[in-house]
Amino acid sequence: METKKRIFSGVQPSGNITLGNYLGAIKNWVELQDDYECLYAIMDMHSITVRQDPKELKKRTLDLLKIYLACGIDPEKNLLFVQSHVPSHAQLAWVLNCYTYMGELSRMTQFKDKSKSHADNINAGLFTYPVLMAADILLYSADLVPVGKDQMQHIEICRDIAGRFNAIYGDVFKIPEGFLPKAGAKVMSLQEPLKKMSKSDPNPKGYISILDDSAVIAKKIKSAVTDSEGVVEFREGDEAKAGINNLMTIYSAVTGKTMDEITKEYAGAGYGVFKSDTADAVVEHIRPIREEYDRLSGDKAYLEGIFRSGAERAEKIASRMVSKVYKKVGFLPF
Ligand code: ATP
Ligand code: LTN
Repeated sequence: METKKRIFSGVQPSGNITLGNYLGAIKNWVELQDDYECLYAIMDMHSITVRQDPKELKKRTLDLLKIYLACGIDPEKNLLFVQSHVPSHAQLAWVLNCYTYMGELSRMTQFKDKSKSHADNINAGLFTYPVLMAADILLYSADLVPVGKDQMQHIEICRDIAGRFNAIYGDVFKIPEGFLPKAGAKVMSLQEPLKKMSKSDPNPKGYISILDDSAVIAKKIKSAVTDSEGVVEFREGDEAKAGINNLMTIYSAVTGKTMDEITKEYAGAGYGVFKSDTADAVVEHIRPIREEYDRLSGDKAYLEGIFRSGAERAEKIASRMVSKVYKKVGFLPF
């Protein structure tokens, strides 16, 4: 029997999961789950690189598990777990820290952006964030890592670290590939369409949370910033069209229509109709997720069963890799 290739990915429980997180990552995970052996984790250790309220963090971690399930990730087929429940992640991250250069970490766009937005807390964890992410991926010898475009630089550094380690110690790590969705790899803010849609945006009008109710979603899309040209046409790289490009990307991702089809459909129609149809399409796409999320809300024992067994199974795979790495670097076995 042919063994399936492996996938690893995760999202941080650092805020309301946005349409960007969904279209850039989680929707793809759902589509890949039949063809790959998948591990999808909740990256709580990454989330504390920015200050979190402990009560909120605990609640959001469980909420994110519910979101994974509500989006259609099958806990029978996939291994779902919480990063901090599997000690191997921190163990491998320490070793990899010693094979990663300050210079390469200081080139990371996310570090530079977050150092600006959290200038009062530029901690060492924020700096070495990509090393922990490399450990997440390399522990499981993942072939593929489905993420949004903003994370591709972190996949590149992961490949570099793995290649460097392998060059010294032999074939220890599998070199992973990043994997982007066809539409929605970078969803932009609805209010500032030159910035990515982010769950930590202080202005909630900029993002759509996948748990926003229908009226709120429609309102946010209808008040999205566009331009005064009134032509529904996708023009890659044209900053003046960034707002409409973004809405077309969203519409395409939730309906499966191509940009050409959308342009034809709305020729001469103006933005009002297009925005209203986009709002309807997003609402209809998200409705079943919201319903399933509400249904799962009371079922604590079920959720606990999933993350407990997920952590046990993940640690079994991951601890083998940690042992192998410890041996390679020369730690005394016990
Ligand atoms: P934060 O704002 O707290 O840094 P985030 O919204 O960027 O968080 P992450 O948890 O860092 O979310 O990302 C989870 C996944 O969602 C990653 O694969 C990331 O690439 C993807 N993602 C995040 N924002 C977008 C976006 N605007 N468009 C497409 N994909 C996105
Ligand atoms: N850094 C990622 C979350 C993340 C991740 C990972 C994604 C942490 N570890 C491993 C894929 C694989 C982000 O989305 N900000």
